[in-house]
Amino acid sequence: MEHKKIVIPSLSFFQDELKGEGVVKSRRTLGELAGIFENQDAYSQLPLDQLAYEVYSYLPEREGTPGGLYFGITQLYPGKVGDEYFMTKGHFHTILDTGEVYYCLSGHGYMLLESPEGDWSLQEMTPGEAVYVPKRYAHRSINIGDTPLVTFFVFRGDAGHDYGTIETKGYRNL
Ligand code: PAN
Ligand code: ZN
Repeated sequence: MEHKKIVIPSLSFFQDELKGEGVVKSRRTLGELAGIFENQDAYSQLPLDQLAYEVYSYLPEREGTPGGLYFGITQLYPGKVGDEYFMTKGHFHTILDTGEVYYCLSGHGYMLLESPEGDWSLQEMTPGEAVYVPKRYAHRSINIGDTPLVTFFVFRGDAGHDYGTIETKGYRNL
């Protein structure tokens, strides 16, 4: 029987970016965050094409493949909409029983967690600290500093993302 040598890509974290073959970069502008900020007047005065965050993801398995891990880096830029700090859209995982690890590389912020039952927690994120997102909890990062909030994340690759629940119901307890 022939044994093939497997190819493990080399990946590097450099200057708050994840580099390497197979890394996918995505971005969200303020325009894509419609409805998450309280102050609609303040929101409407900001440019819709202003960058709010960028995500570098290494997705070694096809979406839905069991047993794999997805990981990467999010750079959430500093800024405010009225009195609210820039934040990520926030999501549950489609497979609700998915935990996720966040590790803060730089910046200062919070991770807002909420379960479908409405249990919630706000976890501070400072460089060197890790936040464990328990399974079943929606998660949203908030940058309260004046530099990018840079976090490493890892979660099961078949978890999927459910943005709709937060879009329609929001975070209910804050
Ligand atoms: C992260 C997030 C990333 C952007 O990779 O997807 O920080 O946040 P939104 O996905 O809420 O826009 C993660 O939690 N993945 O599961
Ligand atoms: Zn997640």
